[in-house]
Amino acid sequence: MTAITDMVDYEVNDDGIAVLTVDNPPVNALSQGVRQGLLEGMQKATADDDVKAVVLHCAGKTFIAGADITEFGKPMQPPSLFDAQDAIENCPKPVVAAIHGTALGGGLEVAMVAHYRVGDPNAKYGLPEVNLGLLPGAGGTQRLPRVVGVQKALEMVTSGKPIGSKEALEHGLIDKIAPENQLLEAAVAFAAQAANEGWELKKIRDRDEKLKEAKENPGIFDGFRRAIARKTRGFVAPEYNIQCVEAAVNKPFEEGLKVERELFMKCMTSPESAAQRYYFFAERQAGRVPGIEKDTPRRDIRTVGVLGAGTMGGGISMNFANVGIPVTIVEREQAALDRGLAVIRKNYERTAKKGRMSMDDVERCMSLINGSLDKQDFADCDLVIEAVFENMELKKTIFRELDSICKPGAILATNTSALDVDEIAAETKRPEDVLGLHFFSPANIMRLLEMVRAEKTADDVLATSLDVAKRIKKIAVVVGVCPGFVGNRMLFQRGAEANRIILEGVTPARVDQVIYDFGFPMGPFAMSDLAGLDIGWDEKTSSSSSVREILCESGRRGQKNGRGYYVYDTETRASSPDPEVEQMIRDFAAKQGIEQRDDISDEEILERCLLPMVNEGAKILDEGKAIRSSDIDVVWVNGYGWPVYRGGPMYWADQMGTAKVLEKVKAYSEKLGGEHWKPSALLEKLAGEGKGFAQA
Ligand code: 3H9
Repeated sequence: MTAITDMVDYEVNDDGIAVLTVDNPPVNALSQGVRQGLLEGMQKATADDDVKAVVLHCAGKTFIAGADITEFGKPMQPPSLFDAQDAIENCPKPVVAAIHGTALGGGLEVAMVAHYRVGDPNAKYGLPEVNLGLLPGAGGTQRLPRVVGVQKALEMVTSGKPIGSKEALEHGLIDKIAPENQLLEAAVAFAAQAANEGWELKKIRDRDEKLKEAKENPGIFDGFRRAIARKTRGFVAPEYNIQCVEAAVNKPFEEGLKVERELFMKCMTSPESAAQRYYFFAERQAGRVPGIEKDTPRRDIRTVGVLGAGTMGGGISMNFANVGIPVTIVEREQAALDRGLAVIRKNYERTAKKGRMSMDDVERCMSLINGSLDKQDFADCDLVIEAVFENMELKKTIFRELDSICKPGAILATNTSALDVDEIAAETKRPEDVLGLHFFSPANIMRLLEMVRAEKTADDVLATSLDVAKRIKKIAVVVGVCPGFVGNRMLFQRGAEANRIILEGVTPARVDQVIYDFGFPMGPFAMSDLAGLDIGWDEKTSSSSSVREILCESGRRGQKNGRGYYVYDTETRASSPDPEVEQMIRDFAAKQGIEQRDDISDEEILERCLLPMVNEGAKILDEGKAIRSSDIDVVWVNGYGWPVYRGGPMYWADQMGTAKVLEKVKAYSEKLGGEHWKPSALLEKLAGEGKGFAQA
């Protein structure tokens, strides 16, 4: 074996098949050394008369997973990926890509310049650039539709979702599926056969039979745009991806490449892509907790208990059943347990109906969920998650019980969304085994998990919980104990200010529209209606002290009874503003002596909703309740619908500049007063030092 560069090895076997092996852990990204190795390796194989064919292969767990994202934004070091691709595509001997793991982005684009592709049965193929606010910039948008057809290519480039080997073979993206664990042997044999039998050196760029249908039906593009419009609102990259595929259909290959190049650069320099690339690393960083290392001991989690079969308990249980971990759900009464289990089954069956799981899978998952009315059944569980409603006294009683029932070493978790986990843990004789696992609703779908590290939570409990989160495919963010933790604590501030704005004369619908236009799926009032206005409301103590109390007192419960801040169509659930509510708000404001203004701009609404969140985020960071500012962004993007193309609240603030943020916060503080407008000490410090939250 010869090293071409420190990232690419070269070896020729006795049959004259050269194997170029990329070895650039962790994901074999196309760093400079890989590009150079591919180029020089291909040149060497081309020049060597003893070489009959070439196999491109990768060491480690995956084929090339894309361009090296860490090189983006820096001057490109030659050779370019195009140079390496040209050497592959124009090689006068058959080149076969041997694909395992994930051939993504630039990786698939490299595979598509080979003359043939052989895939491992478990390999995945995709162009996920759109998730980074980009488009495939190495010919992917021009070659993919020529292989898989225009409709499929549009789906792949705008969703970023990869396909598996079976589908790739059906669409002609690969030529053969290798037997399990025999990829390299199969690819070498394939290459030898191609060389010995003098097969045609197929170049995808020369093919256009799969473009024909779209050529004859140009409406396909606008139809596709309409179909994905709701999902892609606010993003710029999906449209550019579509335009590239359009160019593949309407222009000669080289011209299409030029369009791709131009739009790639547009994406690359867009603020949306910068935010999405920042977010890619933020999400990966979130899993890292200082002091928790690979060698931190872990506990074995084989069985899980969930207390409460309501919406939260049911959703939480599904996460474990989905990955084969048996769950015991305990409820107080048979009727509630039956209801909970029926809802879980219905959810699974709905997924099966959509074709996302088989009925066998439904039964397999259901068989892992065991309902019970007896908490003693938690005795053998390795992890027990309490998911009853938010009441401190109730939770304390439950944790005393769990402490007496559960085996030593079991992890005891509360799903509280705001209560003091230290206080709950103190009820047990093993506070080191207690932590908060705050799932978001619907818990089987939402990816965020706020992992609340209480004062005494042991390192191995946290390390184990982080591993569990990975197993159930959640993005865990470790947070400290404080009211509402990171997400809800910041949400309270936005809510408080939004409520003040409506008392000054802006309608709830207008506040919601501004927040929606910023990129959130819905504004604060629509969200309250969806969650239910009566959550945490008590009829006995209600004293008309807020708009929400007044709405609840007048029988408005939100979407569930068709009346909240809005009125809802019983059939379509479409909302419309309600003049009666607007009058109620005005009456309440008058009672409070709050002056109505008609000069509140959309900009003021936006700033007043978002800046208190940033200020609170700064306080959270200053108090050490979040490890880093990007963790706060991960919470908001994953748990509350902050548009990922704006990076998250702390990233958004950093783009504005902490000095500017401080200036605005101070101005609002003087004008409006209130604790949430008092500038955080950290914000003042960073602004003074000319630093952003990312450098805090
Ligand atoms: C592109 O290709 C543009 C071209 O079209 C145009 C060129 C001209 N670069 O996710 P993980 C790191 S755009 C650098 O935890 P997994 C990652 O940060 C690219 N680093 O593992 C992490 O580092 P650390 C298109 C990368 O097994 C480590 O690898 N491709 C890259 O759960 C492990 O990552 C994509 O968008 C990269 N491209 O998942 C694919 N990728 O350990 C992006 C990963 O220090 N990548 N890292 O935190 C992925 O989707 C997943 O990483 C993958 C593995 C599925 C590959």
